Amino acid sequence: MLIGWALGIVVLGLAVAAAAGEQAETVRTVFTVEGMHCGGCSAAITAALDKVEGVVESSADHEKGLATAVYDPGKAGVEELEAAIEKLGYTVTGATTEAVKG
Ligand SMILES: [Cu+2]
Repeated sequence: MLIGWALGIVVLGLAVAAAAGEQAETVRTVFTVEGMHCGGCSAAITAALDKVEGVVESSADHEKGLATAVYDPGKAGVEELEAAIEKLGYTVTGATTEAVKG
């Protein structure tokens, strides 16, 4: 009984450590996108980014010509996200990636 309880604590500790590790690995990429004209364009881009596995958050600003994705780099990559945007007919002219601090 006591051993089971102690094991439970260890398992819980590992789960917390794993969750913290995942959080530290999240990155944010900001894409410069040509061809966005209105809110419909930015909505289409965020919808496409959200469909990519590993993406946890996305946003787009058609006035600034920027699209942002926050994702797990172990599941998604810049090229994949860029392809999702270009598939819609827009042109990605740049991408800057930085780590997201949990
Ligand atoms: Cu539009």
